[in-house]
Amino acid sequence: MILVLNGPNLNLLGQREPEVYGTQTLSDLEARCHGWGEEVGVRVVCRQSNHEGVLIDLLHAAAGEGVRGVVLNPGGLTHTSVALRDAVAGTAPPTVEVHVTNIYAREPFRHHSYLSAVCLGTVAGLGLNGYGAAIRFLAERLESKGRG
Ligand code: CA2
Repeated sequence: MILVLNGPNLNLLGQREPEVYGTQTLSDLEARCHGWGEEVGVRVVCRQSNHEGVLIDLLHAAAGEGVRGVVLNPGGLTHTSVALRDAVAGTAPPTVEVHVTNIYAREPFRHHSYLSAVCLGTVAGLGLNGYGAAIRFLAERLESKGRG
């Protein structure tokens, strides 16, 4: 099972700033993630929270609930949260960081991520397709690990 975890303000996708984040909503994104999971034969569960502690609790619980990989868009916490980084480093299943936008082409305060160094990799700037790339990558990785 792959967990797609979206952080603060991603519930506003498609409702504000469409020129930056596009017109598709969070529920459109989640439906697409389920579809990408079906294509590669992996069950996808989706969660979103605006609260740092809730995100950390979900990461702590993930492995015990059968999650084998995480696709994480930490939202603005990317640039601020040592606590979220520690949760990924210490407890989370292998994690791919995803950003809808190219954070390196935006304001300088978005150029640094506390999460990147503890993730398998980062996808930024591919819009919602970045989630599909991350799901496919994790599914392939799980398959090759499963084959041992
Ligand atoms: O590009 C991304 O996916 C971000 O993680 C989005 C965050 C931003 O703080 C990061 O720097 C990059 C913002 C979350 C989305 O916020 C929205 C606000 C209004 C409308 C839609 C989304």
